[in-house]
Amino acid sequence: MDLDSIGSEREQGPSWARAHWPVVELDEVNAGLDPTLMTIEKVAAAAGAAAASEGKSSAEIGQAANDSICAMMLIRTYRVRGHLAANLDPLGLHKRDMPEDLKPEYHGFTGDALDRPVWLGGALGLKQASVREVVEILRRNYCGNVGLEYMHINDVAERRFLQERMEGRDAEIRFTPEGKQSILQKVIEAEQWERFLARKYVGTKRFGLDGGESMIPALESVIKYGGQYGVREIVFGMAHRGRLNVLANVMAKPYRAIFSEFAGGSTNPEDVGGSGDVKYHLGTSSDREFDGIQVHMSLVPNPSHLEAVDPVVLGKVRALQVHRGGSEAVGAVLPVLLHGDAAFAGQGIVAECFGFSGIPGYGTGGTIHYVINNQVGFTTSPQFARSSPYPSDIAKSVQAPILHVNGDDPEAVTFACKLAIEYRQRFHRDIVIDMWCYRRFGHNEGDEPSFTQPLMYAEIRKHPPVSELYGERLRAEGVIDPAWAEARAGEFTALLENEFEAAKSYLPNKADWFEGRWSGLGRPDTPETERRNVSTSVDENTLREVGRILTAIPESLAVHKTLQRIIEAKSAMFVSGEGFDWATAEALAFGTLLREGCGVRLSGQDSARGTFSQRHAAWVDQRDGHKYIPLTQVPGARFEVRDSPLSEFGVLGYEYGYSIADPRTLVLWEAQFGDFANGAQVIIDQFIAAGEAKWLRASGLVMLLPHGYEGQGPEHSSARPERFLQLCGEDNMQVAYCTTPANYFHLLRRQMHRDFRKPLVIMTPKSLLRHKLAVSSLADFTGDSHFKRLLSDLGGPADEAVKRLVLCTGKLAYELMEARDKAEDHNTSIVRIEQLYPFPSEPLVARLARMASLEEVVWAQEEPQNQGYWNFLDWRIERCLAEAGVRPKRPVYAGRAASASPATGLAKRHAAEQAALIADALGHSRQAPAQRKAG
Ligand SMILES: Cc1ncc(C[n+]2csc(CCOP(=O)(O)OP(=O)(O)O)c2C)c(N)n1
Repeated sequence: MDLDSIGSEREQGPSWARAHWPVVELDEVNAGLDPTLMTIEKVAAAAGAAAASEGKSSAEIGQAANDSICAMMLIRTYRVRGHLAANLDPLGLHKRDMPEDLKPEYHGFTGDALDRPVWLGGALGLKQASVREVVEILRRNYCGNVGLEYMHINDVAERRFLQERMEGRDAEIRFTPEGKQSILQKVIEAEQWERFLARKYVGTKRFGLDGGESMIPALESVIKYGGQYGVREIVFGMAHRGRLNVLANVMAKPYRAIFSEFAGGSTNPEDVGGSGDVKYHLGTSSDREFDGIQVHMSLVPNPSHLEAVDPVVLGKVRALQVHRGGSEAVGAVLPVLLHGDAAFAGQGIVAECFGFSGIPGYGTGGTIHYVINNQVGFTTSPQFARSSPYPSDIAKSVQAPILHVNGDDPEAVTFACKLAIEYRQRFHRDIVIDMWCYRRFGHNEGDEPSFTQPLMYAEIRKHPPVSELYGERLRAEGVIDPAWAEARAGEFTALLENEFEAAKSYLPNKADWFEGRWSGLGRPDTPETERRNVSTSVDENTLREVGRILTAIPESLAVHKTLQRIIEAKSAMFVSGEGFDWATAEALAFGTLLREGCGVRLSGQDSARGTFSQRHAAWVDQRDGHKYIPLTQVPGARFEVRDSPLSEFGVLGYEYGYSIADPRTLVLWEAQFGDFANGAQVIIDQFIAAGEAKWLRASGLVMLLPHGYEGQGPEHSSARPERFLQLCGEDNMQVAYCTTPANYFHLLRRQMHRDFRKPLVIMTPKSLLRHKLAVSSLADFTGDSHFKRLLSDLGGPADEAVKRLVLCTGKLAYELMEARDKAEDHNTSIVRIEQLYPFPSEPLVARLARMASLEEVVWAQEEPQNQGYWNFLDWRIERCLAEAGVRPKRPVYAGRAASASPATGLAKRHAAEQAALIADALGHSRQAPAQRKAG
């Protein structure tokens, strides 16, 4: 399957109906294959005809017709509700009565009726059978150690596929003796691994898998069978529980490497300047081979924040699929997410990620979700952790099938995984395995569980380990001899002892973070304070060529008449070489990068048109609604602009994931308004700001955050720049607020042209999008033009004449200049800080040093004093003043008073505040109301 097929039916036009799941047509073919889909009349007629052909009386024919109809109801009921009677809880604490409608009496079969042959017409693979036998088969199929929920799926082909795997007289979970032995072997290794760690590192947290060991052979089967079905790469995301086990026994991370990390030694972040992370958050990658097929696997590092890694995994998978391209791309790269039951049910990001699964630009052809359902979250029992019957119910929102399975039966769990990978590879949709198990110890090994779960833990203490139960079963089946399991456990422990010794002299390999697609990139070799510009200008012909693409309307396209005018205005910019606005500069940055072979992926709510109707990256035909995306016309372009689902947490995580997998694509996430980014705070704090330091994973992600005080009220004014600045340290990311289209152009291009990647947060304009002064000319993109961290005044005094220097950033600069000019003030200069972090102290000092007449330096901002830039810049500016040796020793603050809310909702008050802070900044008023109030 190629990537463009995902959700392609939704791309076909504006039809509302097409944006929904297809209506199921119960056609003759389906009904013919499955009599439970037939009408009552048809079942009656077919059953009656069968009875008649056997020479039955008319009363018997009537009875046969009735029996068959009731049998069909019975079969359907098992398909829908059989899972309610499945044997899922290894502890037996979760008591579930057999639902009445799963009993034959409910459907009218009692006494002799149970043994009458009933026409089934191929249902359950049977022509006819007694109801007693039907029920016996259905209980085996649907109420054993696997319970399947799938009748909520619309697609008949999917349902039939699952039925074929689950149903029938002979349907049973079957493994060869060798297969059973290798399942047991993996269970033993999983168990011994935890025991070994417990013995060697007493009191150290490991968040063991104890009680859920069946997961290890089951994941093994995902890799093995995945390989057979075309999977070549698996990206795993998971939380703490069982992570060390997965690292060692699934990802094949060398045991000695893990021991060495336990010993506190050799996590390699320190070797290359990172700060490192605890071992149960670290990622790894490896190759494993089954039956001659090699599968590359990576486990994405994650923070403590449960489920936050999910969208990151999906974004990474998408990037890998795009990179592969072709018809095999989706099948070749598989996301696998492992979840805890409490987190899966509780964290909303899970729902956001399910939401991506069928959307063009975000779908990844199905994720395998594996819930380690140990029936407790830290100390909280399920009845307090969710309102839904199962932790997995959220998956029904996308009609994903759900396999509930008893974790004490490793064969059942492995079967569920085998089925899951086959389903994913065939239908390219999400599927869930909900493995019911238990947590043998506390939340971590030092945590006492009986304070809160005395009954559960009394049961757990009596409960034999999985290896013992399964070992006994295999002995009874004659698959292993009595000493087999003990011998395997002994061998494995001996191996671990050797590895433990080897760990003492283990030296980790060099960090792998700039390999593969990252080769040629590295960490910056200059301090953050330096200019670090690379050439980002383009020649005029190139610019004009991209301009032609941006202004050529295909004849076949009927564009909106206002858009036509916008495009004409754009053409005029290229004719005059003047007046290039923000949107055009951005499109030129994208277009020129595309020409140079970079990819560009822009994702955000309504990003194609742009929140402020400024971008128009997609032109929509006014007659049939089809889209035309001009930048895709750049030869060889890898350009995507995606209107994202209405999510911030999920989408930002997704784009971050994309960016860590593809440094050659400019990945941009745009917030509708900048403040909505706080819905994605976990991604910002845990991944974007700290990911490189913790996990040695660089990212060139760009965040576009519309920002600016324009009287729109508390929620549409501030992108909270202070939050980002507070996170800045150790050269971890960049924060910018540009005031000219050309500077924005160079900033975006610089992001791809430097030999290192750092996240870039840009406060983007709203009113500046159309401001008459916020324009650039052709020469600002060409020749020796480049990104400028500081921008000088427009028409201010020469440096030597400056008495008052007003430093600011963003759109306020234009308001200050306008007011200054209006007041005919010839001693005040307004200098814009275009890049806030890394702070451009060196050009600022150089500038200040030239201002021999300087008397006062002001920092002006529109944001309240406790917000914006003041707290970040105050001491930095002070240091620059000292270094430059100018008279003023401290900058003075001019701006709004400290405030709980970012902005007033009252237009008049906004205007008064804005006027006051501008007058204050320029020294045109003695009154500085904002400053007075700020304690
Ligand atoms: C977002 C978030 N909130 C709270 C926590 C603290 N916490 C860590 S583990 C845990 C319980 C998780 O339960 P479950 O998802 O069932 O996984 P289990 O530990 O049982 O395997 C909690 C509340 C966290 N890590 N992340």
